[in-house]
Amino acid sequence: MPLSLIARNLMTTQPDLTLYITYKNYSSWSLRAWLLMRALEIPFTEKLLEMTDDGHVPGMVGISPTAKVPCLVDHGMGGLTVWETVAIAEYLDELHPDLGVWPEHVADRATARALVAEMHGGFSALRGECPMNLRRAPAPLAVSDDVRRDVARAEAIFDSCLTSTKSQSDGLFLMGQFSAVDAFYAPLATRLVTYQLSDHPAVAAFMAALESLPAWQEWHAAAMREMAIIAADEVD
Ligand SMILES: N[C@@H](CCC(=O)N[C@@H](CS)C(=O)NCC(=O)O)C(=O)O
Repeated sequence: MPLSLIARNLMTTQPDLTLYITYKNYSSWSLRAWLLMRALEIPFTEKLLEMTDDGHVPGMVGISPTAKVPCLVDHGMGGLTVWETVAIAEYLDELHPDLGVWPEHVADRATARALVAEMHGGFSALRGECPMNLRRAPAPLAVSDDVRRDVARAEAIFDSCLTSTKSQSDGLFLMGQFSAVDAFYAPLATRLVTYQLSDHPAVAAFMAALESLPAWQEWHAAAMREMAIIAADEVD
């Protein structure tokens, strides 16, 4: 651990973190960072800002250089701002190397990082055509061939992770114990359910693992209570 972090941790038992997010029903990137922190029991202050109909979060102007969420601010590091969800995960791992942001074994860590990078840069058809919308009653949606290809790739990932015995220690999650890779794939799994895009048992197994997490239950319940409607994310 860098000396500055050791010194800070000696002075305060916990870093003073604020996580900026937007609507829990719709914001898949907010979900990833929030779920990772809550499931790993990393203390933080949540600030949920409004999203406009055109998908912007005006309150983030001046807080994050991209004006996007999630954005993590570490007041214990002079207001250090960390934007981009992958960078947030890496920073949390630096702050708490013992909490399992990444899997314990080097091969699993490599796979987890590859899957997270694939999530971050890929699945554009599925993400574009099928917005995360936790309140939408599950019902099928006519989707493009590109979405079908994304679904097949997602199924292959869930299948290989959840049925592989050599790379998994005990646990229900993609790399055994919950880690960043589960947080990154959670919104994608909800889309498969919401739009009835897959009946693959590995998808159901991943959703069951997710639903067993108190952190997921907390996020989901809050999403159900939200009243805001983003018309662009309501697709039938
Ligand atoms: N690459 C970013 C994506 C973040 C992102 O697109 N967040 C959306 C909410 S889910 C957002 O803030 N949109 C506001 C905007 O585009 O102005 C990350 O990994 O954090």
